[in-house]
Amino acid sequence: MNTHIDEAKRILVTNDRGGYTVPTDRLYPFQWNWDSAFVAMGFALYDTDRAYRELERLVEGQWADGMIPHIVFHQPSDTYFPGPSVWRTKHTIPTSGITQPPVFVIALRKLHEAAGNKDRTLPLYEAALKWHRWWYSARDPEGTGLVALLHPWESGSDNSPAWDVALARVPTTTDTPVVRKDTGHVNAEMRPRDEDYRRFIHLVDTYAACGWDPARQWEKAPFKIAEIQTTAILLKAGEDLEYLARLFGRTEDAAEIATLNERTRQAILVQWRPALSRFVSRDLISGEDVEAATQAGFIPLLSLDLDRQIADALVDEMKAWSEGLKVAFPTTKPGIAGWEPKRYWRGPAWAIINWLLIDGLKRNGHTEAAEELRRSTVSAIEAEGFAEYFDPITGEGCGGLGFSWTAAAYMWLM
Ligand code: 9WN
Repeated sequence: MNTHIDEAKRILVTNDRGGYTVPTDRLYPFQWNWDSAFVAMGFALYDTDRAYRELERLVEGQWADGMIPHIVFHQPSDTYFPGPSVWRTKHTIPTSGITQPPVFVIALRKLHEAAGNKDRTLPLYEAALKWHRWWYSARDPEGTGLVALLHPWESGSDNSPAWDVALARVPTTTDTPVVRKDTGHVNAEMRPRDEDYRRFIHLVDTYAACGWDPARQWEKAPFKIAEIQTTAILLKAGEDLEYLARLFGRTEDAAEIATLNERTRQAILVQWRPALSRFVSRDLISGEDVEAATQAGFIPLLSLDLDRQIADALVDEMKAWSEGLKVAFPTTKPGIAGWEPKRYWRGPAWAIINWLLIDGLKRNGHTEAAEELRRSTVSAIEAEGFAEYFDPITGEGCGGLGFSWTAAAYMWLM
């Protein structure tokens, strides 16, 4: 019997707040979008009813225009900043005004395959379809095939070095006082800096002043990145959405999604940079490539059947980054300026990123590399517990503890 699995399940019970799961107590006291999708995949392994509830509760926060917000504030809590009064959105259940990577349909397909409950899958499929249409209309109005983020929080990799250049252009002035709560829960050295927070809140103020209207935000955005990780996740989700559309006999939907998927597939391939052995994002304000060496450049493995040469180059590069580390995969290339092995998305290894990479490596025939990364992730968790993330040099578990998506990832990877 694996006691770690029991512990993982206990964490999900502890973090249950009534059909939805908080990422961890106090530090993140609400429902987060992509966290819930990973958690739903964990539940799908042993409690499909609860997995459906997780996704159903997230969809309660969906906006009329199709966006599924990055946070749904089901109940009040004063242990997190910024709360609903900062976001000033108009949805009946308070929500944030931005989104997060669309892992949702990836989870929905897996759940449907496990449970086969068409009555429950169908409404979630409809919600997902609306959200995918929103991504393409609101975040790729010019039809390039790559979707853009207007806030670093939308990437889920908040303070990644990938944003350093673009974020430096965002003013540090805010209308809203910045009253951080996160540094009261975890060591400030492991978190984004105060300056980052001022810029994050400047962006929130700017978009709130646009009344959260997608077209006005697009026009006013001082931060606009056509982002490779989110786009790659959107494509994998798009494949799964197309699969469900066909399964349910929705041929028109299937054709529409297939066209979007194909455009995105081609657009991602254009972002391949052989000299870097990675894919890159594009800064839509400067028109330049985002060359910072982060995990995002490898995520297209998840959604493309790459030419052997490209897949091999990615894997060689991943091996070079991982050499000598206790825990792979680092979210920033070790040793470069900007690399900080304990500071959130500036170096640490995250179980959910590894999960995406492992699936991508398998898809592209690199089963050995996938197995190595799986073992690295599992041993880090078994040694240190279900931490939010891990210092890749020392293996130390960092950030919040009893973390839901780490628990889900462990179950999935076992
Ligand atoms: C802002 C909940 C979330 C994750 C993100 C992670 C962190 C929030 C924060 O926590 O972001 O969304 O306040 O730091 O970066 O990926 O979804 O676990």
